[in-house]
Amino acid sequence: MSTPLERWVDETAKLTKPDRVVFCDGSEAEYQGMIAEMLRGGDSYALNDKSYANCYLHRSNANDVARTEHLTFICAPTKDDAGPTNNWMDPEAAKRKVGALFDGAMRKRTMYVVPYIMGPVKSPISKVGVEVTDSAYVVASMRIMSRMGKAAMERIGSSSDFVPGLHSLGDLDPTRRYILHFPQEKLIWSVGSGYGGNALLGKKCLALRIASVMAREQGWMAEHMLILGLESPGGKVTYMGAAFPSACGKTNLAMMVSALESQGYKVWTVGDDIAWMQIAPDGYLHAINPEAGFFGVAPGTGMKTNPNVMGALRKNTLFTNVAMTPEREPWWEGIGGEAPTGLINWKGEKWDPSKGPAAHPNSRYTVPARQSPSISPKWEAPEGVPISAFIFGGRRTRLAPLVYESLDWQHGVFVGATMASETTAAATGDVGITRRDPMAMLPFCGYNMADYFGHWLEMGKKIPKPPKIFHVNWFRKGADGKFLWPGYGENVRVLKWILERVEGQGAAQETPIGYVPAMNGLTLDGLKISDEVLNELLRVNPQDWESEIGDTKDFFAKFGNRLPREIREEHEELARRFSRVAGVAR
Ligand code: SAT
Ligand code: MN
Repeated sequence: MSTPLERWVDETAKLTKPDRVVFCDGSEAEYQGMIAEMLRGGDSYALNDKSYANCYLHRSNANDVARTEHLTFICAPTKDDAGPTNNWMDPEAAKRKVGALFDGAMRKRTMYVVPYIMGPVKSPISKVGVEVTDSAYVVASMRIMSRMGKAAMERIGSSSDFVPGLHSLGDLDPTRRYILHFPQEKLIWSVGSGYGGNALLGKKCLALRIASVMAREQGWMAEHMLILGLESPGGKVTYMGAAFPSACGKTNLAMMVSALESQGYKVWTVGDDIAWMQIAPDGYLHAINPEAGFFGVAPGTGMKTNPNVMGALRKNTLFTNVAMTPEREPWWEGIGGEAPTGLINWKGEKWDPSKGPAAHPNSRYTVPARQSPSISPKWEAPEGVPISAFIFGGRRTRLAPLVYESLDWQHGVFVGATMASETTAAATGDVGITRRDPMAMLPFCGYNMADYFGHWLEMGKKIPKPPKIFHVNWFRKGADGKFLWPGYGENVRVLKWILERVEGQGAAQETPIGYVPAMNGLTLDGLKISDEVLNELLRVNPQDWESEIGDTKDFFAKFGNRLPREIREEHEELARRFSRVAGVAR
């Protein structure tokens, strides 16, 4: 008798017609085999084994360097189930259309069967997936990013309790590239891309799009959040989850070397991208990091911005689309120092500075999480860590103050729902355009976002000790176009205020958008910042907010009657609070 896994693998092999099928066990020998296969393929290179032991550079196809949101679909029964912020395809039509692309797609190739666990091996919050792929790079990456192989196989046994994901490089033609999610079946199909979130199916496809659907069905939360622990002088650690869009500094924040370390404030990393959270017997929402590695943006990463990761990257790391020095070391803009001569750019050509950056702006490192010196002793705790604060944030040149606290859970959900950020190179498309990105889940919510807001509101009623909800903006600029806040390790000053607010302290002033630190509320010793700049950082400008309120109204209108009443009411209430302030001023 065959198992559900064997049956699915057989079915898949019949469709894709590989030369051979290999079940992966996750061993080191197998990993080295994948690397050898990549090196033979001609798109991967061994890096300097003295300074970067067991590290490799992979170059993806130049047309395949970021997630492609316009080619990503939620194949729910109706368009309305996917909602106005997702692309939708009818499930049957999708299977027909994209099934044709899978037909024979693995001819002359090996089909790797990759069983993997998202989350600590023994955690009840973890989930199992199986990715079938014809890419050795994907297998090697999955081994870093998940608990892959034997442990997953054991957990599946003869059950059907796994999320199947079918992946093929296809012919890498963007006109034949599709990333499909079938939320009813809990199935993933991806063809035509070998890059990051398009191809490592455990990450955005399973851990966010499919998991968000499961979370709603089962009463938990799957969020695009880093998880960090802030240790305070007594040694107590308070955990926070923070949602920022891709390439807005989640990894750097999660791995920060605190500027207040000498005062006893230290940051511990639990996760840098995704949080799965369940209500625990202690009344807190407990979070696990479903991933085992970091798939971080390389450019801008250096000793100043993220020394912890710079140390971690020195071994067992896969680099994708970075540049390479003549010493065969990886290089990217922002790594520190001058560009060495003889640099080879991310496409494998001699670098010509007049023709753009040496490393692709969305080039990445894939590194085991345990290699970070900042990794929390609790990062694999099966029961997860209790979350005391949620932090929402994005890139906002204007508008949002450095930090503010929402008035209560419902208002906090509204704050998350009204998040917006300037777009980055993490997805193909224009960069620097402000777009609404609720809870940083716009590209990752597997169902109608109006229902997702509803799920957040429901969770608030069920969590006995809900996290307090905050919003931060490290990216506010002054009239001179310069960032007002130094960011990076100094962000701990903001985390400290958040911690104090969680503990019922921290000086604050009430504004129409929530509580903003009082002028003396933040710990600023050792930092050179003028009162003028601080004022500007914390300012709530009614004119800017007026246009913001108009913008969010248009955005919410997309959801029609499906938008929860509470969100509409919060919106009206915010407008009223601003008009009251204006009334007082007049
Ligand atoms: O390419 S990924 O989707 O994995 C990274 C990101 O955009 O956050
Ligand atoms: Mn992300």
